[in-house]
Amino acid sequence: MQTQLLDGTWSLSSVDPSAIVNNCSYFSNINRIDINIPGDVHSTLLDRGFIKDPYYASDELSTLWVGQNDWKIERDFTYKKSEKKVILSLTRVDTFACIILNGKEIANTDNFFARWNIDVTDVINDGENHIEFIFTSAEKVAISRNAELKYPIPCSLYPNGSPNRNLVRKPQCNAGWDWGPCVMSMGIYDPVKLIGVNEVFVKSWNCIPKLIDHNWICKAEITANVFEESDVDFNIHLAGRDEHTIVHVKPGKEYYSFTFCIPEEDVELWYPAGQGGQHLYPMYISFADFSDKRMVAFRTLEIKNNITMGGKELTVCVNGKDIFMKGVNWIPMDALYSRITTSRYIKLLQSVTDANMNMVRIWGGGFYENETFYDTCDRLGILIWHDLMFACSTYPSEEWFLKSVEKELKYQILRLKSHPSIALWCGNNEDLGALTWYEESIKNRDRYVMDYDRLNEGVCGRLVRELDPSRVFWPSSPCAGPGDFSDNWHNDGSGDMHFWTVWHEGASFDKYRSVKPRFCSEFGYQSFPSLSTVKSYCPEEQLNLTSPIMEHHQKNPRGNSIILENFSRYFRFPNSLEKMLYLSQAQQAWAMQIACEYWRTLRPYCMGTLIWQLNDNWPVASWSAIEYSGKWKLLMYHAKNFFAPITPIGYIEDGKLKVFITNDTDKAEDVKVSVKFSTYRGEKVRQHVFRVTVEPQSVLEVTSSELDDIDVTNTFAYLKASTQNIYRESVIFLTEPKKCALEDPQLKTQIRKVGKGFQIEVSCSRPAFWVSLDANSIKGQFSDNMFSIRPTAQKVVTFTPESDDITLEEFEKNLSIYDLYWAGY
Ligand code: BMA
Repeated sequence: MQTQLLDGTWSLSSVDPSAIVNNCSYFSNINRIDINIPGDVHSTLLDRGFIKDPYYASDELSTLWVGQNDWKIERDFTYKKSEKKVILSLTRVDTFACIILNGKEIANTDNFFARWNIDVTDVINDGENHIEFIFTSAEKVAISRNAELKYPIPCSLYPNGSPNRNLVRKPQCNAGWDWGPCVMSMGIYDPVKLIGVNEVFVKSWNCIPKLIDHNWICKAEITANVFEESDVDFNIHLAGRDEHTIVHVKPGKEYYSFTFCIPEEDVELWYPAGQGGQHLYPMYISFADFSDKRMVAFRTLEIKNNITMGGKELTVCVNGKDIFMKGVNWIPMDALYSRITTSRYIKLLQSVTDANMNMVRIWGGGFYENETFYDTCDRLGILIWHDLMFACSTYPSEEWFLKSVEKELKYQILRLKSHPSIALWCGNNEDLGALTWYEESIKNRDRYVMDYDRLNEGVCGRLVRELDPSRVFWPSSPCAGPGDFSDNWHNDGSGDMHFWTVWHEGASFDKYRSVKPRFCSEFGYQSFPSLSTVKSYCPEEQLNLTSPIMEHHQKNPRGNSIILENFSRYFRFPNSLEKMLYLSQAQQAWAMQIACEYWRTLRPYCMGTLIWQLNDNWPVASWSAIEYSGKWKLLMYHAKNFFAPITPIGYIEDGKLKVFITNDTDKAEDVKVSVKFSTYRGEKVRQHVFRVTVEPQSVLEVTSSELDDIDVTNTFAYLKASTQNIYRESVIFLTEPKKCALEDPQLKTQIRKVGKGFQIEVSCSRPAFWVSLDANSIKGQFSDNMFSIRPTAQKVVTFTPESDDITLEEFEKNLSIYDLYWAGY
C-alpha cells in the first residue's frame, strides 16, 4: 500500500469572475492565485490582500461575498501506478465540490463531515494528471434547497447570519452565531490522499477493550472494501500480546474481527483527570498490506440514568467510580480553518486540566474535531460529551438528507469510537427545545416531531447503537432522558439541563441557587475581552462599549446591556472602558463561581457542571473563559479555584452563612476550616474553627452560622481550608458589593525576574478584592489571578511568558493591576 499526499501549492480562481468584479476585479481575465492545501479560500484571499481581515472592526461584513460565490481549486500532479487500485480519499471537503480528474467528473461532495473514498483507478494516469475542485457556495445551495422544500424547516439565525444553514451538512456556526462571525468558508482542510492498494482497502479499525470476569476482551474490528477474494494476514500487538490469524476476504464482505483477551491484572487502568493515571497502550495492527497504530486504553464506562432521589440522575461512572464532571463547552477554535493548529489544540486542552476540569462538551454547532483533539483528551484524561453536529434548529427528514447524515455518521463514529475519552454520543444541541421556538413548529408540532424523530432516533440513535454499542446515545442536550420530550431549560430533576435564566432571562445571580440540576451541561455569563484584545479589533476612536465596532463584536443582541445592567445590580458603576472590561470579567467569574459552587454542594444529586463556553473563534464579547488569543480571562483563573478537588464553599441562605468542603479525591481528608469575619478596614470581627473529615468523592456541610449580629455592609467573610497538603481560601460578600464599604487597599507590587519568568509580590494596607494582573500584549500565564488579600498576608504570583526574551522593564511597563476598589470607588 502506498499513500501519496497532494498537499502543497494549488491554484485558486473564481468560477464566475463577472459575479465578483465589484468585490475583486483581480480574478477577471481568469487570473489565479496560489492556495495552500489543506487550507481555506478566505485565509488565502486575506493573505493576498484581496479581502480585509474579517476579525478587524466590522470588516466581516465586507467579506461576506466570498462565501456567496463559487471558487475553483486545482493542480497538476504526477502519479506512479504500482498497485491494482487507486483510491482518492478525502475528508473535510467544505462543502459542495464537483471533482474533476483529467477532465472526467469523478464525484460531487455535499457533506463537510463525510469521507469520500473515490476509486480513480481507471481515471488516473501513470504520469501527469490534473485535478480540479469546483466549489459551489453553500449559501447558494441552502437557499435553493429552501425554495424546493414542501414546507418550511426553520432554524435560528444570528446577526449577519447565512440563511437556511440547517439544509446543508456544514458546521452550523459557519453561518454566524451569537458569539461568532459569518464566514461561509470553502476549502479542503485535511490532506488529499491517493492510496494505492491491491486486494483490500481498509476504511476503519477499532478496539474497545471490555472487562468481563476479570479479563479484558479485546475485539479488533476492521471495515474494508475488498476487491479480490484472498487469504490475508491479520496481525495485532497490544500490551505485550502478539496475535496472528489468517482471514479469508471476499468482495462485498466489509466487516472482519478478531477477539483475544488480556487478564485484568496485566494492564493499568485509564482514569479521567484528577482520578488516577491516563494509561494508554500502543496497539499495532496489520491487515493485508495495511498497517497502523493507535493508543488504546483499558477502562470501564457507565452513564447512569437511573431513577434516584425523585428524578433521573445523569452520572458518569468510570472504573466503577461516580465522578463529578467539571468542565466546559467547546466551540471550533477559529472561523478561518487555516488558523487551526496542533499547538492551539494542546494549549486550550491543557488549560482545561490546568483549571481542574475533567470534561469538555463538543457542541453540536461545530464539527467532529481533529485527531489531535481526541488524542490530547485521551492523554490528559479529559472526558468528552460528544454532540452530533446539529444545533438550535429543526432539520429535514427527506431521504437525501438522512442518507447524507448516515454517510457522515458511519465515517465519524468508526473514526472516533476507540478514543477512551469519549463518554457519550448526544443527538444534538437544543433541537428538542427548538421544536417550541418557531411559529411553524409550534403550530404544526406533530409534523416537526416526526421529522425530529426520523433524524434523531431513526438515523443518529440507530447508528450509534449499531456502530458503538459501548456508549450511551443521549437524545439531545438538554433532555431528561431517552424518550422524554420535556423542557429541560426549566425542569431540573432529571437528565441534563441548560440553565439560561441568569443571562438570557436577565435574572440575578442568586437564581443559580433556585435550581437543583442533576447535570447542568450549559450555563454561562458574558464578559468583554481584555483591553489588549479589544485594541486588536477596535481603533482608538471607537474604544467605547456602544460604538458601532464594539457592538459589532457583540453577536448577542442584548449582550452589552445585560452586562451593564448587572453592573448596576451588584457594583459601583465603573467610569472607564478599562474598568468596565475588568469588571465584566470579574462579574462573569463570580457568576460562574456562584453557580458551580452551589451545584457542587448538591453532590451526589448533581453530578456535573459544564460552563458555556471555553473558547472564542474570533475576538469578541462572549461567554468564553479563554479569549481568541488564548489568553485566560479571569473566569479561567477563578475556575481553577472553584473546581479544585478540595475547596471551601460558602454562601448566604436565609440570613445564614452556610459553609461546605468538597472532596473529589479517593481519600478521606482531615480538613481544618476557619470561618472568619473582618471589616473592610481589616479588623477582625469574629472567627470559628472547625476540624472535619470529608469522605472521598463527597461534600460536607461544615456549619451554618447566623449573621443577624453582623453589619453586612461593613463586614465580609473569608474561609480558609487546610489539610496537610493544601491550603485554600474563599472570600464572601455578605451583601451586594456596591453596598459594601470597601477602602482603598493601596496595593503595592514588587516584581522580580526569576529565570525566564517573573515573580510578583502583591501587598495591601486594606483588604483588597478580586486583585487581577494583566500583562496586556505580553503573552503568558499567571499562576493565579482574581485573588483577594488582606494586610496581614502578601500574595506571590508568578508569570510565565510564552517567549523567553521579555525584560523586567518591558514586563513592568506592560503590567496592569486591577481590583474591585479601583473599578468603582
Ligand atoms: C446555547 C448554546 C449556543 C449559544 C449559547 C449562548 O444555546 O447551545 O447555541 O451560543 O446558548 O446563547
